[in-house]
Amino acid sequence: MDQGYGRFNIGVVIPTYNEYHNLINLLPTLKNLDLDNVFVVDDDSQDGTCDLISRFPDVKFVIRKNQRGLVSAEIEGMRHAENDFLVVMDADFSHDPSTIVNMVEYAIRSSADVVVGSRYVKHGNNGDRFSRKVISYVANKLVNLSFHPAVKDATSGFRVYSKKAYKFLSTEEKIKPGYTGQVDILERLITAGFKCSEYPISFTSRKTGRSKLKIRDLIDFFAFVTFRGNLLKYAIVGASGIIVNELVLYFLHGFHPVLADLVAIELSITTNFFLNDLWTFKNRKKQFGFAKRIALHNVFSMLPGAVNFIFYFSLYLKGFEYLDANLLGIAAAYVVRYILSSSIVWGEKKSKVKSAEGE
Ligand SMILES: Nc1nc2c(ncn2[C@@H]2O[C@H](COP(=O)(O)OP(=O)(O)OP(=O)(O)O)[C@@H](O)[C@H]2O)c(=O)[nH]1
Ligand SMILES: [Mg+2]
Repeated sequence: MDQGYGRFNIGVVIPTYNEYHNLINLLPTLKNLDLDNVFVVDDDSQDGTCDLISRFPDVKFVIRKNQRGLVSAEIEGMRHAENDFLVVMDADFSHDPSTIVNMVEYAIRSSADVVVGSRYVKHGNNGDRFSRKVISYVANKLVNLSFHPAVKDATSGFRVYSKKAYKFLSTEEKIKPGYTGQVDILERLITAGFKCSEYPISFTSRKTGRSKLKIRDLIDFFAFVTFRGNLLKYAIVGASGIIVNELVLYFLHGFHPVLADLVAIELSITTNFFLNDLWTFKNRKKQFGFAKRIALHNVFSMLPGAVNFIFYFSLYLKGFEYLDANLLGIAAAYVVRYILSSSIVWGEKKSKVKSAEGE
C-alpha cells in the first residue's frame, strides 16, 4: 500500500443499480489506487452487473435480492468493511476516482470522522446539468438553514468515513433513503459528536446510464427538512407569537389602546425569542452571545413589516387583489425573517465544520 495512506487500511463502497457500463471502467481505475478492499453493493441489477463478479475476483460483490436503496446499500457495505477508512462513492464517474487519495489523506491528516467531498467550498465545482445544479443548490441552502449551516454540501454522496463513524452508522436504524439519507447520516454523526470536514471536489454529470432520482425523493427531502429540521418549529413559534400578541392586546386594550398594542408587539417578540432560543435553535453552537441575539432579533422583527408592506404595495399596484397581495407579502416577510433568524441571529460559529478549502 503506497499511495500516501501510510499504515492505514482503505476500503471503498460503491452502491450500484444497473451500472454495468460504468462499473466495468471504474473497477480497473480503482485497482490503480492500491486500495485494500472494494465493495460493490448491488440490488440485483438486471443489466449484467453480476457478470462482473468473475471478471473482478478481488472485488467483493454484495448482491441484495429483495432490497432497493442507495443509502441502505451504503450502510450494507459498511457492515462488511473492517478498514481504517472507508470511501463511499457513486459508480457513474460523477465522483472522480483520482480525488480519493487526496480525500483519504485529508481525513488522516485532519483526523476527521467524515470528510464530505464538497461542491460548494472554495475550489469545489458542480459540473452537473443545469436542472440538477439548481435542485442541488436549493436543497443544500435549505439544509444550511434548517440544520447545521456549517456543512456546505450535505447532500454529497462522495465521502470518507473513519472506522468509528461507519461502525456507528452500520448500527443506526431507520436512516432515510436516497438523497435525504445523506443529510440524515450527517446530522446523526454531528449530533453524536463526530468530527466533520469538507474537501473540494469537482462533480461531473453521470457518464452513461439512467438517473434514479425521482420526484418522490424530492418530496421526501422537503418533508425531512421541514419536520426534522427547524422549519416547522420556527413556524409554530411564529404562530404562538400571534396568539400572545392577540391575548395581550385583549387584556390591556381597556387601559390604553395604543400602548396596549406596543406592549403586545414587544411581548410577542420576546416570547418568540425565548422559544426559538430554547427550542427551535437549541442545538446550535451560536455565534453571538445572549444580549446580541436578543438585540438582533428585535431589530430583525421590524424588518418583515417593511418587506410585507413593499410586497403588498407593489403587487397591489400591479393589479393583484389586495388580500392576495397581502398574503404574498406575509409569506415573503416570513421567508426573510426565517433566513435572518437562522443564518444571523442563531447562526453557528464558523469553526464547527472544518474544510480543506484553503489548501
Ligand atoms: N444498490 C443500489 N444502488 C443505487 C440505488 N439507486 C442508486 N444507486 C447507486 O447510487 C449511485 C448514485 O445514484 P445516481 O442514480 O447516480 O443518483 P444521482 O447522482 O442523484 O443521479 P444522476 O444525475 O443520474 O447521476 C449510483 O452508483 C447508483 O447506481 C439502489 O436502489 N440500490
Ligand atoms: Mg449520479
